[in-house]
Amino acid sequence: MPPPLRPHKKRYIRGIARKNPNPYKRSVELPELPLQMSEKPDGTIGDPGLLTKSKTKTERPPLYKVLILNDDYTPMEFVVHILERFFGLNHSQAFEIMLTVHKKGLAVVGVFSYEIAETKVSQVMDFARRHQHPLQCTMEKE
Ligand code: TYC
Repeated sequence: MPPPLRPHKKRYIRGIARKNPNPYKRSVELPELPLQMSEKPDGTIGDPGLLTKSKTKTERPPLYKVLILNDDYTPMEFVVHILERFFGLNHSQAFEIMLTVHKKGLAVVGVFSYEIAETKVSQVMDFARRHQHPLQCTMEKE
């Protein structure tokens, strides 16, 4: 009587596995990493949103009015020229604003960021001084 047939044995498979070890298997022990803030002692990760999410609120920079003041000595044409040259107004706009300043004492001639307003004031004051006119120009937060 022939010996009973053995069922297919795993020995063969194990033999291959031994000769050809899994190249992806990690062979070096890695050092243990410190716990992350959101990591619980059991290694699971908590809700990191609670700790890290922040609202971004971008505020617009403040604006500044540039004002021209009236005086009794600066010639009208000189003021008109300043308004055309430094504030980009056309002749009739410049004339109208100059008249408002002349009648009311002052007028806003433009609204700008801090740096631009500061530059306009300096340009006007320097130009008036160089021409020996007492014209005054100031800025004020809106
Ligand atoms: N009042 C000035 C005059 O009669 C004119 C003037 C206008 C001066 C506006 C300054 O910002 C000014 N000559």
